[in-house]
This record gives sequence, structure tokens and C-alpha cells, in this order.
Amino acid sequence: TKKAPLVVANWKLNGGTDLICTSVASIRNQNFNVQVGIAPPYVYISELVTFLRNSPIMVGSQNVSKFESGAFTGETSAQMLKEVGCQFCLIGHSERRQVFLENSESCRTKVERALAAGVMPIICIGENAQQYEMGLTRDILYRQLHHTLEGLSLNGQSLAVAYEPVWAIGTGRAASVEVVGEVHQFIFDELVVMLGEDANSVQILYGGSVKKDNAAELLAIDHVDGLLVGGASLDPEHFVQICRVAG
Ligand code: G2H
Repeated sequence: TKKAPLVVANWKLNGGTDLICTSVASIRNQNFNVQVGIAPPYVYISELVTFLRNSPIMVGSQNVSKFESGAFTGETSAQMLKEVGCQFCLIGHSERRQVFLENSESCRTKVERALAAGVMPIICIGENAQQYEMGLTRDILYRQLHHTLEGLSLNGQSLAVAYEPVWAIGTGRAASVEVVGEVHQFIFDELVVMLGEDANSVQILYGGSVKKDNAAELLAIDHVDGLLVGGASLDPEHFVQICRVAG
């Protein structure tokens, strides 16, 4: 059985104490029919967790190390994220794949680390503009999904997948209802092949230029179980409206 829709704010390399005091203050006491999550930059996680004590809003990270501990300068482990109160972490966001050259193999290790630490992985997948134009969407997603999830056993733990077509990220142009519908059905079918029964508990989010004007129509699509919101999550008023529309 599916849970309430999940709406996650990805602040990327933005935000800070000011945004916590404005954006988060404006939503922490509201009742939404959706589960809300916020992923600030690492250094604000603890502050946000403290700010949200007694609130149902979840705090997460935008990345996690594939290593457990040791001489890996600049890294943050899944166990550390768990200790400071992270409930989820994004893994394999297209910006990580493109700018920091992450591949599905390292994403797989990160997923395993997150699950072992009890932090819910949100695995981001998506094709770029050229691949989309060439009709390669399914091939790309198939590879990203299978490399990351094949043979994994969830043992009752939560996992989410976010479909973020790279050509729709930060462009103001979200994917159409038709495209999202087809792709999410495809992702769900592949999850069933890989995870069997467990596929039903995996939430499939859409991300890429989500805003208050398209949130409702996106969430109405079959197998769209939530939204990943970047730019629009930085505007407190706007993000509240997305959560309200969604709920
Ligand atoms: C996709 C999304 C959030 P935006 O990266 O992960 O960003 O909503 O700005 O397109």
C-alpha cells in the first residue's frame, strides 16, 4: 500500500539560516495531507532538524558518501546522516552525475550504505535532452534502474525513485502529462521485475520544473507518488502552495 504523496524540497547549493527561518517557519506548523521533506546543504541539516523538532516534516541530505569511514576528505557517511537526524538522502541527482561524474555503480553502493544506516534513499534517474530527442529514454532509465537496484532486498525498508528528465530541470518546462505517465508506468513495471512485491511500497516521484501551477496535474498521474522540487522550493509562499495543492 502506498503512503501519502511525498513532496521533497531540494535546496541544492542555496538557502541557509535565513531560508530556514522563513520557508520552514511558514510550513512547520501547517497540516498538509502530504509528507513533506527538505534537503538543505549538509551544514544546515542539524539546524533544520532542531528547528523541526515535533514537526512531521522530514529532513534529508542531497548526497551521501559511498564510503563508511576513513581517509576520505570532504565526505559524509550515511551513518553520520542518521546520527544527526536525516531520514532520507538523495542519491544520483543528475547534477551529481553530470558535474561530479557519479555513475550508477557508485549510486548502488550509496543506496546500500543508506539502507544499512536506516536512511531512506531517493534515487534520481533521468535522460538528458539529446537522449530524449533520440528516443533513448527507456534505455537510459532501464540501465540506471537496473545498475542501481537489481538484486536488492528491501526487508521492509523505504525507498523512493525520482524521475527527473534532465531537459526539464530548472528550465521552467516540466515534462508533459503524457510523457510522465508513460515513463512512471515504465519505471513501476521495472521495479516489479526487480523487486517483486516490494515495488508496491516504492514511491516514484517526479522532478523537473515543478511549480504550484503544475503540481496538481502531475500528482494526478498514475504512479506519480510525489514531487521533487528545486527552484520553487526556495520561495516560501510558493512551496507552501505546492504542498497545499498536493494535499
Ligand atoms: C530537479 C529539480 C529538483 P527544479 O533538479 O531536484 O529542480 O525544480 O529547479 O527543476
